[in-house]
Amino acid sequence: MEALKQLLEVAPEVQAALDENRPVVALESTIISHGMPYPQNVETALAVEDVIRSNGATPATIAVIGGKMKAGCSREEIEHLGKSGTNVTKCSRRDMPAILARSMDGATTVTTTMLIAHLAGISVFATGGIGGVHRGAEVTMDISADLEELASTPVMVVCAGAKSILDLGLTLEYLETKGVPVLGFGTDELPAFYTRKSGFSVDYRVDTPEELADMFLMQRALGMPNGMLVTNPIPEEYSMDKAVIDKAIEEALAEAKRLGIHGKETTPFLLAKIKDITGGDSLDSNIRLVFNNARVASLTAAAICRKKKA
Ligand code: PSU
Ligand code: MN
Repeated sequence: MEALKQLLEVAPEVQAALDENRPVVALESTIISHGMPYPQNVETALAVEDVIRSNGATPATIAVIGGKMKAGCSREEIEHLGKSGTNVTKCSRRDMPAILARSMDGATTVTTTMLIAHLAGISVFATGGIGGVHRGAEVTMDISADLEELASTPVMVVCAGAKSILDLGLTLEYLETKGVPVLGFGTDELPAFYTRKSGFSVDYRVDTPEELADMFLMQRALGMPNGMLVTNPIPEEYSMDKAVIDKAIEEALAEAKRLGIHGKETTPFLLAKIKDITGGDSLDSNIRLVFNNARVASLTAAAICRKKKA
C-alpha cells in the first residue's frame, strides 16, 4: 500500500474534498486524447470541470503522467493530453504495468479511470460513453475491459449509454452476467449516446440523485465488489436524428472493416470517423451529453456525502 501511494498523486484540492467528505467527481482522459479533436477536447475537458464545480463538487481528471497515477490533473496536464492526442498511449488495465514502469504518459479509459478513482477513494465518475461488447464479438471477441472493470471495481459510472458501434443487447447481457446494475436516470430505456432511445430496457429507472446514492451505498453495505452504471439520456435539444447517426455508424463500421482496424484502435477510429461523416454535429452532441452527465454525477456524489454523514 505504501508503495502504491508513491505512484498515486491526488491533487491537494481533491484530497481536501475527500478528507472533508465533500463530493468529488472523476473524469477520464481518453475522451480528451482519443475521443475528441484538439482544441475542442481541451475546451471540453476544462468546461466539464467547471460544470462539476458549479454543481458543488470537485473535479478530478484522471490520467497517468510521467508514470504517476494522477487523481486531479492540472490545466497544463490537460492541455498536454489534448495536444498530444493519439500520440499519448490509450491506457487500459493491461497497459498499466508498462506505462508506469517506463514512466510514460497514459490516457485513462473508463477502465483505468475507475481503477485510479477507486485507489484515490473517489466513488463517482462521469463520462460520455463506455466501451462494451462490439458488434461481431462472437467472432472477434472484442469486448471492452470497461465491462470487466464495472464487474470488479466499486465506482459509479455516469454515462449517456453506449454508441451503437457496439452490440447494445450483448453489452447488457454481459453486465447482467457480471452483476452490474444498469440504471436509467429518468428513463426506462437504455439511451444510445447520440439518441435517447435504443429499444433496450434498463434494469431500473431512477428519477433522483438521492435514490442513485441509496443504491450505490446499498451495494457497498452488501459488500459487493462491482460498480454501477448510470445511463443518462442526452438532453432532447441536443439529441441527433436516429437515421443520420445510424447511417454514419454503419459507414464507419464498414470503413473500419475495409481497413482492417482492430484491437484498441477500433473505438477511437470509429469515434473519429463518425465525427467526420456527421460534419461535427456529433461532436457538439457529445460535448453536451458529457456536461449533462457531469451535472448528474455531481448531484449524486453530493447525495452520497450527505447520506454517509447522516
Ligand atoms: N466510447 C465513447 N467515447 C469514448 C470511448 C468510448 O463513446 O471516448 C473511450 C473510453 O475511454 C472508453 C474506451 O473507456 O474508449 C473504450 O475503448 P475500448 O473499446 O478499446 O475498450
Ligand atoms: Mn476492444
